[in-house]
Amino acid sequence: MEDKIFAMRDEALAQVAAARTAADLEAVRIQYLGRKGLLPEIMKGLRDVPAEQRAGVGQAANQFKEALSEGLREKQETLASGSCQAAGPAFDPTLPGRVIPRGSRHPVSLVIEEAVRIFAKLGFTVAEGPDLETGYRNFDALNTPDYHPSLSEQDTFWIEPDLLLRTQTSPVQIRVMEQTQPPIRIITPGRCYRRDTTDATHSANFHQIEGLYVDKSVSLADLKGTLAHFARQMMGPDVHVRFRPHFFPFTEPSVECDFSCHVCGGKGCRVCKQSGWIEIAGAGMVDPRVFGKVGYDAEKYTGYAFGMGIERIAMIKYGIPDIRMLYENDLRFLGQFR
Ligand code: 2NL
Repeated sequence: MEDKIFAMRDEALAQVAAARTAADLEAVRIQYLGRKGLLPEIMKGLRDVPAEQRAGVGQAANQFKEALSEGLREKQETLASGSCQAAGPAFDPTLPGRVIPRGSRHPVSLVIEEAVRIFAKLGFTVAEGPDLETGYRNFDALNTPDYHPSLSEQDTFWIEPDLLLRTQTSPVQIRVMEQTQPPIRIITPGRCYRRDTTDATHSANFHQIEGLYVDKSVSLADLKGTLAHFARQMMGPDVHVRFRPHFFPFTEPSVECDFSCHVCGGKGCRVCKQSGWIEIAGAGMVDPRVFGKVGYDAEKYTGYAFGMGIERIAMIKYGIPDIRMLYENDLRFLGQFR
């Protein structure tokens, strides 16, 4: 009799283990523990068991009941916790996961962040200023005379008689010099505005990074070394750099700085218009007249300054053929930069 009860218990526990849903489990419970189930049956039959066997059989039946109740409770928890095996077809672990769309950084931001990183290692800090500037800080303080063509309504967005959208980020550097004595080592990334007609390489709204280093005995050699270092860090170790004489009202002497074309490696291609070189930056030694405007002693200090277009760098670094692609906000394009 007791052996039969234990066999029944093992069978019941096997059914519990095989149950895949709460309904399966409930069927097992009813079959054994329900009002007309097998266990109540055994209990009822207990009075017909010979007296000397009754205690043993009763114990076996109780043990069966406890083991089954415990088994049912455990299995119920497993099913409720959603274990994938137990939940059966409700969850298919072989299905591909849902793609969570991730944003990406804009190439202009990538170039700014990289430039900030490179110059930070050389001791430069970032300075920022407003997009709306006075004519004084954007032009006069930079030794750019009133008759200079860049002031004309064709080239500058004038907002009020003495308020304009900055055409370069140099006015930020003027602000810093007005408030700080040398030594100064800053870069100024930011938005600039010019009344250019948009084409593949021009945008009325673009970004610039300017740099300014003022101290005792800063030289043109320092400028060249710094820009060459920047070029290698930004474009890779194989880039070549050259400097050509130029003119800017705010630097003397002035240079333009070209990087060898990264697309053809300097052999000549469409991107560099067969020259092998791409113009990246304008630069020079800060004109003593600019120092005079901000109250620096031009006898005591020298400095270099440079300015470069960020879109231009992004285009050659990533092989972007048209500047307008940077502003169309086409996610198929923007998503390629990480
Ligand atoms: C260019 C030329 C340049 C500067 C910017 C500068 C700023 C101060 C004083 C003197 Cl406060 N110079 N900035 C100097 C040379 C060139 O930018 O072609 N940019 C795209």
